[in-house]
Amino acid sequence: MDLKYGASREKPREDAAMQRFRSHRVGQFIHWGLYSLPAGRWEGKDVEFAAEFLPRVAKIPQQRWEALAKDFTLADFDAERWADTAVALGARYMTITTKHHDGFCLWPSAHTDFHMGNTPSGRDVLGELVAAYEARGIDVNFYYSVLDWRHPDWRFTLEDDADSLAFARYLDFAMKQLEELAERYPSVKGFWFDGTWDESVKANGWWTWEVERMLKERIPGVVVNSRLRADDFGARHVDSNGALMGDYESGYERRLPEPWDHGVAERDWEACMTIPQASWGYHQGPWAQATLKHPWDVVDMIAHCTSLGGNFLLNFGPRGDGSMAPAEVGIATKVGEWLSVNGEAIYGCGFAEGWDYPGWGYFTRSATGDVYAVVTRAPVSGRIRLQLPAGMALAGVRLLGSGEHPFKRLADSLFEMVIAGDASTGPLVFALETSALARPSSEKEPNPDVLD
Ligand code: FHN
Repeated sequence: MDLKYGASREKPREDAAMQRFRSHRVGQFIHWGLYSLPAGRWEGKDVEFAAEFLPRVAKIPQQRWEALAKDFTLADFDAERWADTAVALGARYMTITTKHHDGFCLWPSAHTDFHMGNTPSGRDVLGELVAAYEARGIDVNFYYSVLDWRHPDWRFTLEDDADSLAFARYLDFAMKQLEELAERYPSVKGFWFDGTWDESVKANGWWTWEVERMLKERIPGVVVNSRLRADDFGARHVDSNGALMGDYESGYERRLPEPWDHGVAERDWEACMTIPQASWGYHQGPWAQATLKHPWDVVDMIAHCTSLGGNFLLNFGPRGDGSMAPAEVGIATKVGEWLSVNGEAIYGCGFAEGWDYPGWGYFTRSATGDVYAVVTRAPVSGRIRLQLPAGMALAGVRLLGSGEHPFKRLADSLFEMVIAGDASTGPLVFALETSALARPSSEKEPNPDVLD
């Protein structure tokens, strides 16, 4: 089918910027805005829903919501400390909400008055964050919500000409904001679009195509997620011919592909995940705080994504005063400690072609071909079986952070290891040295003990 606004390529991008993004594997997502102040509580009541949806769910009048801006004083905000959290996590990139659905902007935008520049500090926190993260070698990406609950020209659907005219003005406004972001922060490495699922956006696939084109022209190498895109017929992420739009698939939100779904590895993709069950912005209620993930669950997800060639973007919800939530910093630190020992099985690694999903964890493979066994679900038997691809044998095993590890052969390419995990240090990772199988057992001399 002939498409004007479909995918720009059939195969994954292989330029240096894309390879860099792909090799990162671990990213830090940040949701921070006015919703971080009430943090899921309004008029003394916890609203058990994602904190960033509070104005809609609690039906807060617009004026009252906007009045929160005067309390956004940044009393405890320090971009350097946030960037230190990313280092502690072992994140190689960070993606921050420049504007979420409520329309509030973290940079002093010339196209609206609803921005950080009009809060008491008047600071350009986005600029401070870009500088602090980049100083630590961490790439910065911008999240931008196309959906805008506040803008008078936003439309969910286009019912008549008046709607279409209004929405055309809205798209012009959003384009100008994106041009502004590209101009003010030219070192940004990627754009992460959200809020593009409404009929109004789907009817304007040309605009999503134009945004991608504009960003790529202004910022060479910039990486754009698939969620931005709709084609001529309103197909999203993947065009009407089945080709991925944008540079990587970004549909995995608070869920991961099945670990045996190896087809996923043919594309670049990223999954994003909350630390509590279901809030992206900081939620102070016990509902959210009781559901924080365990660091080893996070490690499991990182390994899961890596094993299928995807990146994992772990979300943080800093508090209204600008400080990071201590529980989230604690989780980040544990995950980062694990990565500092076991990162060679994650960074720059991906799908291990030919190795079946083992059940007790994941196989990953480095760019140079080294295969790792990441044991996130050690069996109570204390033994794991390693089924190697046919024709391959195990020649040596190294436990990361330790040393050589014993193993025994059960059959041709089937091996077994006894493992002793330790909850304090987390999932064990084994580097596997392989060789060609010398001679399959079917070709060996018969064993006299089993002859009758
Ligand atoms: O509604 C948003 C939500 O608040 C959050 O930003 C997530 C992050 O992926 N995206 C949307 C839901 O798809």
